[in-house]
Amino acid sequence: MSMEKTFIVSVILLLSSIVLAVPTTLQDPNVLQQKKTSIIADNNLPTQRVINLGDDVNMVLVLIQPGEFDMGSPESEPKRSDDEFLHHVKITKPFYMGKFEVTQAQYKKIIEKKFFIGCEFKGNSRPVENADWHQVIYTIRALTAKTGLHFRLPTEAEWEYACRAGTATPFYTGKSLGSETANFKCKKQDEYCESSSDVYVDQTVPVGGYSENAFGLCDMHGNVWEWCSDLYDKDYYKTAPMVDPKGPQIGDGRVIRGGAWNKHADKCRSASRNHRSENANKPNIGFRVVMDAE
Ligand SMILES: [Ca+2]
Repeated sequence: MSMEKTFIVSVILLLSSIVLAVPTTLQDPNVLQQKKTSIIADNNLPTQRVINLGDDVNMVLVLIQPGEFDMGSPESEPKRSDDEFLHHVKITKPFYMGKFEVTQAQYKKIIEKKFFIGCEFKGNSRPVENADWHQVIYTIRALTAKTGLHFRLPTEAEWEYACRAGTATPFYTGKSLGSETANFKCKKQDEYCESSSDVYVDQTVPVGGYSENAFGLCDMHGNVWEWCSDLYDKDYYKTAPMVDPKGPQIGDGRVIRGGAWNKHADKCRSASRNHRSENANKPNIGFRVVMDAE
């Protein structure tokens, strides 16, 4: 080999080693998405599970593959809060997540009639609301007992990972949210809202009325807030484990995510964190289940 060819080969090898040495924390979301997609081939899990709760009432769950992402928001994101500390997180295990918020039809199949809670906005296809965190945990345990499958609430990190679905923008729809893409309080002067007028329905709507995200999940922005399993601590992610964080040992109530029908767009952002007392039962808080895949 000539000296010239040897030099060219050496340069190529050097450049290759530099590319391979780039740490994941410096990768952009598109690369993370590609990496996640490559993991899908590592298992043969069905991409969707449909659980029959009886009388043709089904619960659809979509497979969320493990991966890495940047949780939180950059300081340049308008209307962010200090608790959205930007940090890298690795989700190591696949899981199934409800494609939709849990509906009232599903709830009636899971819970004995004497334990029914009263929802503010009644309708079989509408999400359950008015259930406090303890009632939600009770319902999920009943669902586990009924099906023999292990259901639980998502951790806050799993929720944001699933909501982002590979995106790094304020919403999985991009830099803004429109009344055609989610149920929230869309105000014309809101910098995040794609509307020339105030457009909102001021109540819950049947689940699945808007486009799903890249993971196949609906209504992660708006409709009802969604309870997570984590206790809330505004500073938790400054020192939290990077791998599968599960929330602090003590905190101020439980985490809720995703905004709701009566909230402005900034509260619906993928990174926006909020919390309520475990005893809070509100017509704008519901939940979505997770089922362990392994
Ligand atoms: Ca929601």
